[in-house]
Amino acid sequence: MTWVNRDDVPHGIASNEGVFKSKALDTSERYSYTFAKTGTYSYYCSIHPKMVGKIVVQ
Ligand SMILES: [Cu+2]
Repeated sequence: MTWVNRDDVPHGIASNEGVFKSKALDTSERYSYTFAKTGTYSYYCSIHPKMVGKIVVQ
């Protein structure tokens, strides 16, 4: 999985369970993580914690 920050302010990717965590990503910066196991992985923005997402690995 690769996330790309397409916003004009920094954002970060942080797993709720601490499985993965990026540094703060500036505009156009990327963060990649390879999921080794199936499951549902919730995450939030480390800079704006109300921004949340979920990855389902099947
Ligand atoms: Cu953010």
